[in-house]
Amino acid sequence: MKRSQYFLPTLKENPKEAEIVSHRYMLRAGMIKQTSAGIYAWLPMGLKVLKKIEAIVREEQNKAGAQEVLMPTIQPADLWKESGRYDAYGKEMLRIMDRGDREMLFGPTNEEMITDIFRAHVKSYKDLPKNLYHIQWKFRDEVRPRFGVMRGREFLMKDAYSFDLSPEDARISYQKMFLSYLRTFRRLGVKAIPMKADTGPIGGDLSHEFIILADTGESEVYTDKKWNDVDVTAQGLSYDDTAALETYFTEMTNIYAATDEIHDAESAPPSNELDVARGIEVGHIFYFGTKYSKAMGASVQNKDGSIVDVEMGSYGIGVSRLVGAIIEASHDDNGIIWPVEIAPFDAGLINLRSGDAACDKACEDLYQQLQDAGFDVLLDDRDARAGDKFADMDLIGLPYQIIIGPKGLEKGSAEVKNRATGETKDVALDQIVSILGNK
Ligand code: 5CA
Repeated sequence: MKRSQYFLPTLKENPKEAEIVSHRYMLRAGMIKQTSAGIYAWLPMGLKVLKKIEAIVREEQNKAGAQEVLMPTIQPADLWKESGRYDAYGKEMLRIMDRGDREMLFGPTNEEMITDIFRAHVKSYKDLPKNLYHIQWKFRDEVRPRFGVMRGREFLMKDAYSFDLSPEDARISYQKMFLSYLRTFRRLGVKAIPMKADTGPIGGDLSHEFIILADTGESEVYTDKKWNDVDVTAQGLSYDDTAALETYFTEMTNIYAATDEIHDAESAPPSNELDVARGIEVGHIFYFGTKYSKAMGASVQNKDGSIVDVEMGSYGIGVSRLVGAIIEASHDDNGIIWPVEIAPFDAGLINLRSGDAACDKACEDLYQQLQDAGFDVLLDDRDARAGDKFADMDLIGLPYQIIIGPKGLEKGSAEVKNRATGETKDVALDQIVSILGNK
């Protein structure tokens, strides 16, 4: 992509309304535009990051055996009256009347709708277990939407729903999601720690929040120092090996991690083995048994002919919140530092002297070469000051910057800067592709 043609409206000044760094940088890097309180349009570069996060979440859900569906954003109120949550949900729910005066709503979550889909089609124990998920926009009329996409009113969530015959099977479904979440967050380049949680309005008795550590996090968290070393992704562990899964789950949940509300100084490790930090919730999983299946009549016939209500769990990831949360966890004073897997481009190419025939040609050639090698590159070919190009490139946080100017070209080289470490080196033009690694 050439910067001269790209819709990337970067800002030099800090927008007044942005209280935290991710919100500031997302606005300044031209990733989002607010359209109403807590509601955002995603501009090309923001959308690219959102889609990359979504793709990793999807891949890891599929690996764990969940199947993708897509439910609508607009739901009939009747389903929520069946579960009893229509009144319970209160003002957070956006209620809509259609032209026939039917009560509708913009879904804040999908337990009711998925239970309705399930009960229409699944009647036998033979069809279990099932785990269905979708990645869809939600609406919650939060009292105080703030911090940009971190607490929006409209936000993108991945929500999965598991159906099992027995509590023991449901526990296995829960453990699969638990492992897949830790693998997902690792691939996204961040460290999320699972913490025992309250179930709130979703209901149920087994629940974990997944929390990324960042200074601006909303909640205080207490974590055993062991979290710094343990291999949370359990490389090599197969989702089919349920015995190993149970061992892994027990091991992980025995390492202390708690939010302020749950923290209990007596069961926590001594202070020299404990980290106190702040965190952002990026995922939340629940096992709630038959809460919805009983209320809505989602039952199956068991082997012995008896009818049993199915055991359910639900599993959420805040996909749009993750964009902000990852920036909170990975930035410096000059801008964002994207983890490689979700960076909007692999590298930025800066032409220090646009209009100079040799610089223009060297940039065009390298731009072509990098693309041929499979790299997605942003070429800053604008007729702008070098200082502005550097500042913009640091702000948008691509993993590598390749700087081409007249001095380097005399030696046949360019300067390559690693955004995360700040390290720079002169690299011969024909070596640049290999420096960036394999695609
Ligand atoms: N039905 C369950 C699980 S599918 C559920 O709704 N869980 S939740 O309420 O915890 O939301 C799941 C995730 O969505 C949260 O962990 C958080 O990362 C994200 N989320 C929740 N509310 C918002 C919001 N207002 N803005 C952005 N992300 C949000």
